[in-house]
Amino acid sequence: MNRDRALAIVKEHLTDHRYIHTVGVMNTAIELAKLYDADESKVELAAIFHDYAKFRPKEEMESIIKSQPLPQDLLLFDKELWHAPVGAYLVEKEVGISDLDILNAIKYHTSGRTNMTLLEKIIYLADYIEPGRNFPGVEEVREIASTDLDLAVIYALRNTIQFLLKKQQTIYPDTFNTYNAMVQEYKLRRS
Ligand code: DGI
Ligand code: FE
Ligand code: FE
Repeated sequence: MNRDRALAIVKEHLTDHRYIHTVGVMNTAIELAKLYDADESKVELAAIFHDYAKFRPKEEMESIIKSQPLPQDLLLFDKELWHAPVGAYLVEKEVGISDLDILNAIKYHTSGRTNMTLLEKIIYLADYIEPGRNFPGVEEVREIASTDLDLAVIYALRNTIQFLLKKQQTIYPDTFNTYNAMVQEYKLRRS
């Protein structure tokens, strides 16, 4: 599927603000793909569709999680986590994208997972650093992203966890597990 068609499809499902975010993620993800030698066409499609399910009714997302082979503990954690796995399911079912690399990048874009692929890391990070984001510390992550993809993902995960703790929110186990695994791998590679 080409970019214009993909963008036209996703636009129907998003607010203007979220569509602008999506274009930002797409452009940032393509820059990262060039920098770290990833498949640009997969990166482009994963970025365009990463928030496809963001505005689905919570009841619909809940019933998809219940009826699919997805982790049921998602239902015990923040509803904000649901649009990622539900998005992967709906992008396959409604848009017809069957490439597992693309679907997994969508599925894990909010929590991450241990052993993320290059494509998954790029989408996770692009979502965090696209030009429309202004989280505290995002500029530092943008700088690190130009030289060290893994360290940038670690910083993004750490900032997200800190932000959630400050807001008295629970942390989904995958979010913690991703952070721990990436820090351990990073230290091992440096020692
Ligand atoms: O969909 P976006 O806003 O572009 O970004 P996202 O999919 O990365 O994250 C959506 C929200 O999910 C964001 O407010 C942070 C939150 N989030 C990410 N990991 C966790 C989480 N919320 C909780 N409660 N627990 C998590 O582990
Ligand atoms: Fe998202
Ligand atoms: Fe997003």
